[in-house]
Amino acid sequence: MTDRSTSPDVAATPFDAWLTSDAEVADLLRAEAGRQSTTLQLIASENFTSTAVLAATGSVLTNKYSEGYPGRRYYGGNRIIDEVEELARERAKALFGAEHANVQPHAGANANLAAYQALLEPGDTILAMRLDQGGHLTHGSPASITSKIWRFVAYGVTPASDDPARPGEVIDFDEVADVAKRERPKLIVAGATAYPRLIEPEPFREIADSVGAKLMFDIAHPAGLVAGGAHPNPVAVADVVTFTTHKTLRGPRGGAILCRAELAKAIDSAVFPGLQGGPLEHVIAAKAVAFGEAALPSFRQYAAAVVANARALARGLAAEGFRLVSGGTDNHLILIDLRTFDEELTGKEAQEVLDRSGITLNRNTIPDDQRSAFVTSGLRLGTAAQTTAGMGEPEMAEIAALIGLALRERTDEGVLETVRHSVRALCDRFPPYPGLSGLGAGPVGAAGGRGS
Ligand code: DSN
Repeated sequence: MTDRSTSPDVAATPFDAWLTSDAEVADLLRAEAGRQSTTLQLIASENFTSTAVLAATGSVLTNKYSEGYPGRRYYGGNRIIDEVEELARERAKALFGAEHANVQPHAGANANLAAYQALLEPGDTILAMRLDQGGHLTHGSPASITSKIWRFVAYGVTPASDDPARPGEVIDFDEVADVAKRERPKLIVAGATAYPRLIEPEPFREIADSVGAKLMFDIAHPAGLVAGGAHPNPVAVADVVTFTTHKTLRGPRGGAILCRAELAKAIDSAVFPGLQGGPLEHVIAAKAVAFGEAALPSFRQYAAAVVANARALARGLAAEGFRLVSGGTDNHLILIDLRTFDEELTGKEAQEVLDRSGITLNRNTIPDDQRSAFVTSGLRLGTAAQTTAGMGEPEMAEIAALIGLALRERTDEGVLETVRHSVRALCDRFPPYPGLSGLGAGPVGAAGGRGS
């Protein structure tokens, strides 16, 4: 049974009253809304969408079958759906300056699978970042279907360094070039899920060109930073760009693909009918909303605030004695190496202690981790969600101090309870959905917030 004792009276959707027909589900949704608004959401791949995104996701568009693409559907009744999907495609193209957009992938993994399918034959070689160095499951992990269809070779990061002028644990472009020359991949994949630094697309392009490979850039994590002008846009440099819409981009859960016009047909066929059936048009409508929001000037402020907050959080964590992978961050995420803080403390235990303290984040492997992916020696944190809720640099300093205190005194339940109270007080000042809260609405606090 879910513990709802700490759940405030928070609505879970803009249509909350309509949930009364199913009290069990309604209770669970409200309990989750309560959890999200009373604890800190620091998972680097999560965010708080706008209520407009929530409303579109919960709309009647979920009723419609629309296999195919605008103007070429396999079902009737798609006149309005065509307009919805066309709007999403046009907004995605305008936002990123792309010639073509496919907004149907149900997730980032599907977007990557479709891109591989469009560009490659089974058995072809792909050069991508290893999962334990910061890559993604679909970048060739043995556990992923991708490694059963294509042959992956990998690059990683440079060794850790104590020299602040030349921080290690950054993408090893010498290795990228060497492996590319030796293995002659058909495709090079740039992009990561646990890499705290900015990734320039040009060095990847040069290496890809030197071996006649195509270049795919997976911007699942920094898509919102790219849209908001805080990170370089790889669209003009890469052959294909894949991304998710729910991380820094702050839209509904889902994926999307951008490419040049000459690849449009191959990409579209790879998504449908190659990989998926009917598109989720309610989610596509919500993607359109998110693309529209990300095109607003306030989103540029948001993207800059996410990075500024991550840097402030990194400074605070370093002051607490944590070693940060690569020495800091250029984006929305931070990777902590716990070993120097406390050799005995695993990522798994730290995640559980912080969960009990109201601080939600995930354990993560660090480069060359000696522990398994289930246990790990690291923690990954991100600032996208709490920046949306309006938190700024002073709150990041407070969060870093709370994390340090909870992990140092992790066997003292009294201290963890104190941390939990401080977290609750902090969250009460920055409700993610003030308009939906029964505890009293208020404007989103800082310039970095959603502002709506
Ligand atoms: N699971 C996502 C993340 O947390 O980064 C990547 O797919």
